[in-house]
Amino acid sequence: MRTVLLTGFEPFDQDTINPSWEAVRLLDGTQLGDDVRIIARQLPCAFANAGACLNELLAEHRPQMAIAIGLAPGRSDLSIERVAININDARIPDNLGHQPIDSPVVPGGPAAYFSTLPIKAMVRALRAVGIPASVSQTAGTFVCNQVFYSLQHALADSAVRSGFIHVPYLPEQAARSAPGQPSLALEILAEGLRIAALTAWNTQVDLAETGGQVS
Ligand code: PCA
Repeated sequence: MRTVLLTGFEPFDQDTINPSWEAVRLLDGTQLGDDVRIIARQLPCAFANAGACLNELLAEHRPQMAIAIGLAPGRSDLSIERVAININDARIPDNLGHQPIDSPVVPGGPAAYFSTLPIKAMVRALRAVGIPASVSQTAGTFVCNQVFYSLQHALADSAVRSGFIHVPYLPEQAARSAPGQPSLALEILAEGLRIAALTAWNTQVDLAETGGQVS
């Protein structure tokens, strides 16, 4: 049995839930295909230990594919991230109270890593089943980007493909603490992440269609 590792984050910035974890936990243990199974695990939202925790999960489960998922407050769709950058610049403190400014994720590492997932095919597959999705050109400079960069760095010399997806708030979060912000229901997030992972698993060569932005 082969393994696809999905990670979600613990809540951060005063929130009590994180939709990334709520969605991936629903997929834990489910089959993605005949001989491939999803393992879903939670990562801490802290610069000091998220990368180490991720590396432990990679060593323990030895997945054939890995996708990290996080919440992006204010985004309206499943954002399939294109690129991770080698910088930490925190606008808010993480869950351990740390707020690094302009430190590298990996000292001496490359400026950036691209996702090795077929991001255009994933967007197309999601839109085809009525789930809003787009290519995102930035995963930010907080813990999500740090985990995304760490993931791509850890797997850079392997055949294991990996990437990152940001998800919006859940409706109850928008209703209670972020009025006016976009949101998607939990079932849509979970089904969207399942379809994104399945499409990535089944697609070796990405589509050549635009996912770009003018600015
Ligand atoms: N979102 C934050 C960190 C954890 C999460 O779910 C981010 O986008 O960096």
